[in-house]
Amino acid sequence: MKIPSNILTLVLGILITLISLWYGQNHGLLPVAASEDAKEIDDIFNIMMTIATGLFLIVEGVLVYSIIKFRRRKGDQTDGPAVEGNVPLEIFWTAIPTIIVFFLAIYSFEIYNNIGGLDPDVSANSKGSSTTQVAQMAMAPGHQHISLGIGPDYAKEGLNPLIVKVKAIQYAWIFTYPETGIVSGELHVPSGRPVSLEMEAGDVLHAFWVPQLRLKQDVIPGRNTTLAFTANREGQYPVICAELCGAYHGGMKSSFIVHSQNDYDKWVQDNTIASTPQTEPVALSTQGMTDTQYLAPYMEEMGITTSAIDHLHHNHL
Ligand SMILES: [Cu+2]
Repeated sequence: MKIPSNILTLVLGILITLISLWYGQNHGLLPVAASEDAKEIDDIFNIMMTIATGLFLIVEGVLVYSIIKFRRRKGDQTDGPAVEGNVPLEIFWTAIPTIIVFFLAIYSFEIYNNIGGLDPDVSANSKGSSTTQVAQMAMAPGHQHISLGIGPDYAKEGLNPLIVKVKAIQYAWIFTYPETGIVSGELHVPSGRPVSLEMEAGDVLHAFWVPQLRLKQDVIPGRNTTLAFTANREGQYPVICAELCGAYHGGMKSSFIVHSQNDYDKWVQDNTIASTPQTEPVALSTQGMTDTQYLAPYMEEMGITTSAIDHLHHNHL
């Protein structure tokens, strides 16, 4: 019995569609999502994966089928048939990719807009027209007030974002918390609270990237950039420099830690003591100082009293 080819095509089409739809949701290629916006990025990635899987199966399927079906048989010395072309077929396979590309372009533009990619943050003049921004830029190149960024302007939305100043240098990330005065080599945030990163580069181009946030933003010398997000999944994730910035670029890594509010408060408390600015100058002559004098600034930070140290000394002597 011979199955009619249009029924075969239909069955194959359904099969390819089902496999593509399944793989588009189950490719397992993305890391866990730790922010609210990540879902939108994942949605478009999954759609692209679905389309790509379908195209792959069709193109490779036809290729493999043809290699076997139309292979040269033993003793066959004839030329293949002269195929001149097929106008309807060519229109068909030009139109479909065109529609796909237009759809993806519009869809990705929409998502980029949704996550605040088209909202340059101009805090000096709220959101001015682009001409105002250019004028301001000309007046004050690299000034604090002009920054390019991704993410909502939480402050303008009346929310109280956790502001973290991010400084990228060869080859480290320095996170400063104006709210608490903490300076840290790791980025700690509470889950559920909007975060605004205000980023600057100390030397060359860097890029702040946390794959689990699905966000990446260039850090540019002389030009501030911002990145705003709300992390909603507790855990420890990598911060990666995603812009080749020098010989040790590969080592420019840190950690992004999303805490529960309680754990975050505890972290703040632990680190507020440790990073209290010292009253003593950083470089001081230690000549002629007793151990107790030398240790005084450290003791103060650590909450150790002079009598405790004296007690220690007397016990040792
Ligand atoms: Cu870097």
